Formats: sequence, C-alpha cells, structure tokens
Amino acid sequence: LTQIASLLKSSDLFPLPQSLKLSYGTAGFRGDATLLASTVYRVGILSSLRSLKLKPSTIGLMITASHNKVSDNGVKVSDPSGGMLSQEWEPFADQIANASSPQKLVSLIKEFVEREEISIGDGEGEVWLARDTRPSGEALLRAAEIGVSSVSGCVAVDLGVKLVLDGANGVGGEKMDELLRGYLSNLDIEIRNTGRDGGVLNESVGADFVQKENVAPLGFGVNDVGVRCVSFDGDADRLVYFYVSSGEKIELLDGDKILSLFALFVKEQLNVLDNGCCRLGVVQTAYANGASTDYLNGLGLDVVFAKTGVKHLHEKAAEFDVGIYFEANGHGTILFSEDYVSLLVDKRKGLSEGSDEYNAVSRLVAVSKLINQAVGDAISGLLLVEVVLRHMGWSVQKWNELYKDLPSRQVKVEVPDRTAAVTTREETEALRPLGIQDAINGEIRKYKRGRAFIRPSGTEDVVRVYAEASTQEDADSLADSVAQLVK
Ligand code: 16G
Ligand code: ZN
Repeated sequence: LTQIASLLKSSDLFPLPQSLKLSYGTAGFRGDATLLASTVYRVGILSSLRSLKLKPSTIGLMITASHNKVSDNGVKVSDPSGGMLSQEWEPFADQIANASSPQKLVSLIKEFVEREEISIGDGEGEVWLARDTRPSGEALLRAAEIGVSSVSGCVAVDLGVKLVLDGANGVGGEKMDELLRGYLSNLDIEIRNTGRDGGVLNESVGADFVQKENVAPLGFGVNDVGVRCVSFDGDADRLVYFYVSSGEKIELLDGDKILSLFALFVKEQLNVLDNGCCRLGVVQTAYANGASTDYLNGLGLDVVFAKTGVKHLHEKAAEFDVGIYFEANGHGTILFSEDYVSLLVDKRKGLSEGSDEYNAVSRLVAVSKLINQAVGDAISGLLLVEVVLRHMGWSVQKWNELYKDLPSRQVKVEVPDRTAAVTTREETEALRPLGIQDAINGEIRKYKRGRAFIRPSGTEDVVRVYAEASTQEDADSLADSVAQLVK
C-alpha cells in the first residue's frame, strides 16, 4: 500500500504531455527533449522492476538521442548482459509510457508485477544512470532517479558524463589531480596512468603512443567502450582524445580535430559579431590530415602551413588577431593579439548584458583567459575542449563526425645522413636529394587522394615519411614505396 502511495505521489510530478504517443523503438524512446520527463521517469520505474525481477542484478538506464539533433533526447534500458532490454518487456514499456493518468499507470504496474511475480519490498534493486552531454540530460536524469527510487528497495547510481584521462605516467596526471582536488572539484574526471602504480613514462601510454599506434593506452579497453577519453604526453604539452569503439579499436580525435572544434567555436562567436573585425587564421603542418584541411577550408577559414615544431606554428599564428594552431600530434593553442582582446573588452561595454553579441564577446574573452597562450599545454587544452563540448551539447562521438580522417601511414627510414634530405619551408616538398620529389610525385599519382612527403626528423637520426590516400591499403603502399625512394 505504501508502495502504491509513493508511485501515485511521484507520478504526479511528471504528467504525460497531451498528444504524446510513444513506442519503444530500435533504441528505446526518442523524441523532443521537452516532452520526455514523464517517459524517463516511467522508464526509471521499469528499470527498477527489471532489476528486482532478475535479482541480484544491475540494470543500466541511458539518456541519449545519439546522433540526432541536440534538442532531441531519448532513454533506453540495458539488461545485466550489457545488451538491450529483453524484447519481452517492450510491450510493458509502451503501455506505461503512454498511461494517461497516475491511476492508470499504477494499475498497469500492479498487474505486471503480479503477472511477472516480481517481489517488491524484500529485495534490493540497482539501476545505473548515465547520460550524454545534451543540455536536457541533467533534468531527465533527475526524473529517472525519482522513477527508480519510487520502487521500494531500489537505488539509482548516477554515473555522470565522465572523462577519463591517461596521464602517460608523467607530470600531467599529478597536476590534474591537484587541480581537481583544489579548484575544479565539480569536474568529473577519472585519472589513470598517474605513474604512482609503477607504470613507465610514455611506455604504451600517452598521446604519442595513442596517436602513432592508433590503439588504446594501457589501462583502457573493452570496459570503456564509448567513454570520452583523453591522453596527455609525458610532459603534458600534448593532448589527443579518443574513445574505444569496439574490442581493441579506437576512434582517435587528434590535434587536427581539436583544432577544428576550436575553430568552429571561435567562428561561431565571430559570426554573431558579423566577424567582429577579426582576422582569424588557422595554422597546420604537412602532417595535418587532408580531410581536416578540407573541413577548415569549408568553414571559410584562412589555413596556412608551417614547419613542424611548436615554435614555427606559433610564429605564424601570432600574425592573426586570433590564430589557432595545432599539430596532428596534439601540440597547440589559440593566440589572441592584445589589441584584439582590448577591442573586444571595449566593445562589450556598449552591449546590453545577456544579448547574443554580449555573450559571444564574453565567450571569446573567456577563451583568451582559459587557454595557455604562452605555448599551449594539455591541461588548458583539455579544459577548453570540455567547455566547448558542453556548449555545443556534443558527445565525443558527435564531435568526431565533423569530418572523417583520410587513412594515413607514417614510417621512419634510418639513413647514414639525414641532412641529405632538404625540404621547402613548409616541408611539403623535398628539394634534395635532387630528383627525389619527381619520383615521389610519380608514386602519389598512382593513388586516389594520394599525398606524401618526406622530412628529416628534428629529434632523431631518421628521415620521416608521411602518406595518405583514400584507403588504408593505399596509404600503406604509398608510404612503403616512398620509403624505398629514401633508402
Ligand atoms: C618536438 C616538437 C613537436 C614536433 C616534434 C617533431 C615542440 C615542443 N615539440 O617534439 O612539436 O612535432 O618534435 O619531431 O616543439 P620530429 O622532428 O622528430 O619528427
Ligand atoms: Zn611533450
């Protein structure tokens, strides 16, 4: 009886919107986020019942509308296996989601509990809640929580939208930990590879490893599928994001993708200001994936190329009012000229607080303060990525869809004298040994979307070869044949 009273009371908080007709589709219930509170609350109840039915077991309740637009949301349930809710329960999900009144809802639940012989009261149920970054997620998560705990003996565990950091067993994990304890206690970041548990600096961990090998670092794997992850390098001046897509495979969001996200965000603010008298430029190196350059050009941006190494990119970026630079390997930052920041601050004085223009100016000024303009560093880069994702309401998967990387391959060739290889300023073409560029061009022409270059390493005694093409096979074979030319 108390159980019925509690259900009647909580369901009063979530009236069914008129004309809503839902069905538990391929991936649960989906719809306009403003209409979904009652649905999510009711799915919370269902999840608790499922947990009690299969006890002892934990049920997952996920709030997301995946690739759909940000104003949509959805809710789906996972069984203890990790797979989708058993289809046998879908008709019940439909019935309760569409129950027109609290009384109707309670009688459907009562009937179902009796038929399924679920014993309420004497058992414990547990439901894990998670959501993506959609702005509507938080309120819907609260609704789910109320639904779960309105079934007696059941508890909801909020897993939040967690970020997991790979500290490369270096200095970055330590510093991030200090920051989280001291200043950023509201950020939910789990840190692995801190170096405290005996891991070796940069060994099968860290940004360089993840970016070059295109695999998850040690300590990350199948249990992290879909989770937003970020790797620093050992001295925490590089960052790359990734997520485990399935098994051992990862999707890498490298420096080019971080650059693209930042460029898009800055551009969006400048558009509100009718470009705000700003000369915005982006700087890449020859290593930038061709698909990223196409994307940036498509945004109407001025893309310039610099020689490999932060000092070279930095110099070029400093020529703009706002200059964004990133190497594919994750080094980079955003530079704002002092004059331009003063102009923004002055402009803001004449704007009414809360207007679109005022907000756009404020965001740009805030970015100029958050990001490390001295040389860039992984922590400030991480904070800006997180802020921009939250602003966009994007998951890491959604961000990854900005463009699809062309397959690429890097190899290094050991040579007696690497200084024999001399390139143009931007390293896209080889000037010496004489004739080698013609031979490279000959190879490139054999492949669709082929591109390749060689350059002497600045840090070890090798000549590096980079190749990309429309398929991985082609990129590999182009890299190999160019490497043969170098030998
Ligand atoms: C250094 C550079 C990095 C560059 C890499 C290239 C800084 C802080 N670091 O690590 O930007 O990508 O060298 O190495 O500038 P490589 O010349 O051996 O290919
Ligand atoms: Zn570094």
